[in-house]
Amino acid sequence: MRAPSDSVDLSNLWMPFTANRQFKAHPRLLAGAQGMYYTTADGRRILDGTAGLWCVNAGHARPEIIEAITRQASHLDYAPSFQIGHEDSFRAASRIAALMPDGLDRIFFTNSGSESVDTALKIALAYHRARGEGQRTRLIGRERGYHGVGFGGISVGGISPNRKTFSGVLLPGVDHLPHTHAPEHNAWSRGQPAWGAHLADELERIITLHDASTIAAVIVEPLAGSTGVLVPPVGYLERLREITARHGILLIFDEVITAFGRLGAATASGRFGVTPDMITMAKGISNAAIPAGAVAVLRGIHDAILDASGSGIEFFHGYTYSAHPMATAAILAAQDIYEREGLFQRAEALSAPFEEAAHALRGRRHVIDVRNLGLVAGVELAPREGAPGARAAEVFARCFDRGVLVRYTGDTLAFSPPLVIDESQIAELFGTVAEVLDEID
Ligand code: PXG
Ligand code: PLP
Repeated sequence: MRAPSDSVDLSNLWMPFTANRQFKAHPRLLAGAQGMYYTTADGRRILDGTAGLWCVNAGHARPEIIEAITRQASHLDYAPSFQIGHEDSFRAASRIAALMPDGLDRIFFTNSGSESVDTALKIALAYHRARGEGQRTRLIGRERGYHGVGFGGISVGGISPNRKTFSGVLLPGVDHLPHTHAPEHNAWSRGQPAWGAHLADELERIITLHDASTIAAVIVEPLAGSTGVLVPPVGYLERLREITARHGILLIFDEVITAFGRLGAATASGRFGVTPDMITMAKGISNAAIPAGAVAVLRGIHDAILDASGSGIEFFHGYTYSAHPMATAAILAAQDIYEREGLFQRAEALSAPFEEAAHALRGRRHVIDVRNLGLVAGVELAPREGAPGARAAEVFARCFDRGVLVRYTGDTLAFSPPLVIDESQIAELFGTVAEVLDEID
């Protein structure tokens, strides 16, 4: 790709989760976005196979969202979020509540998935304390889990490179369930793998070790995205629900990626028919046009915290930008589009051709597993000898040069296109990957 114009100095920006030195030697710059496509700084069109970072579910630059944000900016640019409200914040909360499973109708706004996770973990602790069980402080996450980058999120998270630098100061008393990836048992699964529900029983072992009376909450991604697309085995989430309920432990589903249509339903909870006590979300909530996130909380949890407090502030937590007017405008406009265009149903309808196209990569060179659900697919490649991740990185780079954006983590390619993708674009997405796989070592 052509170097950026001379007027752009790349040195000051410290880029997140990026190989900064490598990037700045070979920058990859986007300049525009419309519908299913990005435009690069040198004017090439790139098919967005990842909805940005799993977040632009309705496609890019939707005029209704732009208009809503613009209108809000000129009417109410900012409203303090503590002790003062604005109407759209309540409308947005009602709108989100209506999409959640029954009972999860109390909504706390944040600006990102990381903040949503930290908020949910704090609500869990506050809830137990409010009920006189303040000794329930232990949090259980899962290996390979991604829950953002706050100290709470990396503590319950299970991605080693995100944790190791900070290992001395992670939250105390955290334990982890085993992850569910076992290619010898569940490779090439279409939809939920049949094998693996018993891995949820590890929770019983952890509970026996620590005693249920010390455990506040279990947090998992219902479908793990970041780590390389791990679809929950049939019966697994149900078992986590049954065990946590039996022991008075809260269950948090981190739906930052899965909420708002990714799996062909408003939430993964709805898709799987398993209702947790809290759902964390972000990304697609606003179609990513403005940063936004939220936690949906079971009404009884909210009520317990309010009832236990005196007459003042009930929960000492919140963000300057909770329910920012621009964010609530974007949320309302994005939700209008999802509903009017039936995008969650569209994702469900497209999931069969999407699955076919993903699994057509089976048998291609380097491919050792394909797994998928809804409009998410992971294609795992055999790692190069002594260079883990290098093969997937090369596929990513070559696809980008050919005008297709995919993501990779380790040696797994991840696909999560906007829900407005059509069948010919699905064919182009996986077809480009197939060609690239044929030409690389
Ligand atoms: N929880 C989950 C399940 C996520 O997927 C977060 C929390 C954190 O959200 P924020 O908004 O703080 O980034 C996420 C974010 C990737 C990738 O490459 C995934 C995420 C973010 C960026 C890249 O898979 N997930
Ligand atoms: N740091 C300082 C010094 C602050 O005053 C604030 C908020 O008032 C924060 C951090 C937190 O910022 P935010 O509310 O945007 O998360």
